[in-house]
Amino acid sequence: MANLKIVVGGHFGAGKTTLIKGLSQVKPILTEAKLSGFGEDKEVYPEKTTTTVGSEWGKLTIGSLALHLFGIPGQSRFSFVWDSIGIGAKGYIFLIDSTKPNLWEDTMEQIDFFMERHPAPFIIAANKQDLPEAKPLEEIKYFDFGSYNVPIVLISALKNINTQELIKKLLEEVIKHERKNK
Ligand SMILES: Nc1nc2c(ncn2[C@@H]2O[C@H](COP(=O)(O)OP(=O)(O)OP(=O)(O)O)[C@@H](O)[C@H]2O)c(=O)[nH]1
Ligand SMILES: [Mg+2]
Repeated sequence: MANLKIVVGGHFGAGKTTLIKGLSQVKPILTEAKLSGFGEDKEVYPEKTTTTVGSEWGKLTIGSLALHLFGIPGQSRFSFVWDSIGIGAKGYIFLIDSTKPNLWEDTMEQIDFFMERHPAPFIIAANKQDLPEAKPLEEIKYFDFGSYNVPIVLISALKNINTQELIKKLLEEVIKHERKNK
């Protein structure tokens, strides 16, 4: 069985934990803690009660391939663990909350961070597309996500919409990369 480390990144509240929970075929290891209720976190997500404070893990098997999904804590105050989570990454999924363009820049900063330290193929997952206020693909591309020239997949991690397609697209990118570097 071949093992593949995939890192799941994205800004605070983008849906990383929800995606790992939804995709994992084994009981995921989550590191969520109660939000303190202080600071700006509550302003962007008033309904959010927990946040990830360490690395998270879930696993799914596709044929003879085991995908190990490692989730990062989204808040930049925990960014000191990002570097170690990126070690050995063979691919990345970077999430955005499609309803909150004011947070998208944070995901872009993470992309820069990880590509500088542990470069590997990545794709963008535009999450929460089940919500009526979700921005369409054109707007997401226009925000500069289009400039990365990588697939942008519209998903709902909560409702498990298009998440299998997301994994398929990611694997395509990883395989393309491996072939190029042979
Ligand atoms: N409607 C909708 N809500 C979602 C979706 N994905 C996640 N959420 C909600 O968004 C909130 C944040 O989701 P999390 O999975 O905790 O996000 P996260 O990226 O892990 O957040 P941090 O670890 O704090 O950075 C939760 O209330 C989720 O239920 C989705 O696809 N649709
Ligand atoms: Mg989380």
